[in-house]
Amino acid sequence: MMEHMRVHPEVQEALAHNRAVVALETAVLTHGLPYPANVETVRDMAYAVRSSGSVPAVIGLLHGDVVVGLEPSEWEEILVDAEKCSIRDLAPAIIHHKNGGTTVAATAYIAQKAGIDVFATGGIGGVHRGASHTWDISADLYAMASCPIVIVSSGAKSILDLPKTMEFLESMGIPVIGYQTRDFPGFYVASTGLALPHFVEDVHEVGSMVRTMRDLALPQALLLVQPGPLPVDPDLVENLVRDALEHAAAQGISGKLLTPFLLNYLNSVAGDHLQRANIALLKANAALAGKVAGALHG
Ligand code: PSU
Ligand code: MN
Repeated sequence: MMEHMRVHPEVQEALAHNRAVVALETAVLTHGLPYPANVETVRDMAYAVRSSGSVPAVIGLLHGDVVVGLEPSEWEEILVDAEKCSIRDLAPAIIHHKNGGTTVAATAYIAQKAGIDVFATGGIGGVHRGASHTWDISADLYAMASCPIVIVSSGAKSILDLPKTMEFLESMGIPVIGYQTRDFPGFYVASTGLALPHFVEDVHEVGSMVRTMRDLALPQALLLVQPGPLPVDPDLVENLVRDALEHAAAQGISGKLLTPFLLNYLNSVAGDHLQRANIALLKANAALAGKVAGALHG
C-alpha cells in the first residue's frame, strides 16, 4: 500500500477475497460533463457496476489523497471542482493537496497498483489532429502500454485523428478488441469505418484473453471497445468537431486544456443530444466492465 493512497474498506475487502472490482475514471466526469449531470452519471455508473455483480471503485484525488473508492458523500466535492490529473500531474497535485479528476492514464496506473484489473470509461485520449505539428499525443496511449488492466470504452472521440490513434495503439502493442463489433467505435458515433483486428462475442472470451496475456507476462492493457447505445449522426458530429477545433485554434487553446475545451464546446453547442449519448455510453461501459470483472473473478 502506498502512503498517498487510500482504498475504500469495501474495495479492500473485495480485493482481498478475489472478488470482482471495477475502477471508474473521474476526469471524464470533472472535465467531460457539466455539474450536476456528472454527479448523477457517476451514481448511475456505480449502480450499473453493482447490478452486474461487481464492486465499483471511483478513483480520484481528494485534498491530495489518491482515493480508490470515493464515498458517495465525496463525489460531489470532486465533481464540482477539480484539476485534470494525468500521470505527470499526480505528484504535484498530491503535494499541493489538490482535488483531481484522474484521466485514463492516471486511473489505469492507480487502479492497477491497487490490484484492480478492470476499468470503465467513455473514450480514451489519443493522437490529436495536427499532431505532426503539435506533437499532442495523449499520455493515455503510453500508460496503456505499461498497465496490465482491461479498459472498457467506446473507442475515442472524433476530436482526435482516429487512424493515427489506431496506428499508435498498434505500435504500443495494445490489443484493441471489439465487443460484439468489428469496427472501432467513435464515442458518439457507432462506427468510424476503421476495422478492428480482433473481436469477441462474450465476456468469457475476454477473460480467456486476459489470462493468456498474464501467462505471457505482457505489460499492456487490453482495450475492449463497444459502440454506445444512443449513437449520433456522424456528419453532425464531424461538423461540430471542425467548429470546435476552429474555436480552439482561434483562442490559442493547446496542451492539457485542449481536450476539455473541445468536449465543453461540443456539450454546449449540441446541447442535450450529445450529452445523452455520452451518459448512455458511460453507463453501458460500466455495466460491461462489471460483467468482464465477473468473468475474471467469478
Ligand atoms: N476523450 C473523450 N472523453 C474524455 C476524455 C477523452 O472522448 O472525457 C478525457 C479522459 O479523461 C481522457 C483524457 O483520459 O480526456 C485525455 O486527455 P488528454 O488528451 O489531455 O491526454
Ligand atoms: Mn494532450
